[in-house]
Amino acid sequence: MTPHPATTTALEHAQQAADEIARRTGQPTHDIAVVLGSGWAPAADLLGSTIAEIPIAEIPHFSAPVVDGHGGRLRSVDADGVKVLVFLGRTHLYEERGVDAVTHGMRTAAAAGCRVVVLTNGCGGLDPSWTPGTPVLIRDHLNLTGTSPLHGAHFVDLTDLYSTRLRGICREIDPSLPEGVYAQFRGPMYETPAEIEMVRAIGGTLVGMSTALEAIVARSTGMEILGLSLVTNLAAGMSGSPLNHEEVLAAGHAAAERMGAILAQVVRRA
Ligand code: 8IG
Repeated sequence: MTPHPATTTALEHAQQAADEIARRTGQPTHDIAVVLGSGWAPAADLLGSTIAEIPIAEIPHFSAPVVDGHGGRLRSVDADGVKVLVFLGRTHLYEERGVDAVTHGMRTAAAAGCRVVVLTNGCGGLDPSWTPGTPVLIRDHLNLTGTSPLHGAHFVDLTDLYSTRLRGICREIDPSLPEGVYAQFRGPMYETPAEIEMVRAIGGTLVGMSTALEAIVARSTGMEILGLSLVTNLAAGMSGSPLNHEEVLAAGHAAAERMGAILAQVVRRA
């Protein structure tokens, strides 16, 4: 079946981006992509040695993200010979640039040669034992955005979307890592307490504004996916205090060491 024209365009844009990344980094290909979400930036420096760093807006069809603490840079890292393409920041659905902008990094990573992608995020947690700063392995997701990142009749299997193999490697590194089901909302508002009760009723344990749409496109390209959430706050209605962006950044700094150690080891063993 011929792809939808929008898919063809998105793949062409990704090839242009990958060509520019190869030119600017001097690395013809990369092995693993890592997307660092809210709170994860402090862990970036523990991955390996930086070969090149580029403002993401200088790569074709990317634009700088709008949120503070989301960086907007692309880094090529050598992790003991493993070439890692690190996205410091991402485009979110709530920026209203469309699903292709949200998932351009995934198609670009695949075009750059990556076979594995590590998607990280900061999120709310529904399990009260997950105090802010707890990393959680994503076992599965609920796409509650009301949209799809795929175009046309492009049927994609989503079983074992978040690789059992990669989760196993993470638990070897850090046996106490819990697992959760990530519910992606469109945002930018946080949930109401009633929406959190709905998520709980349908099996979700983590809530955020990223990752699921990216994972769908990553699967469509054939990449193997690891999802890592950093719980930065209890979900709405659970703590008695309102949610704010500052606690997100603080949780990231507090947990950077642990998250950095997990990332550094998993990219070497993936
Ligand atoms: I950090 O509680 C962070 N991102 N939807 N809900 C949603 N996104 C988030 C949350 C949260 N915390």
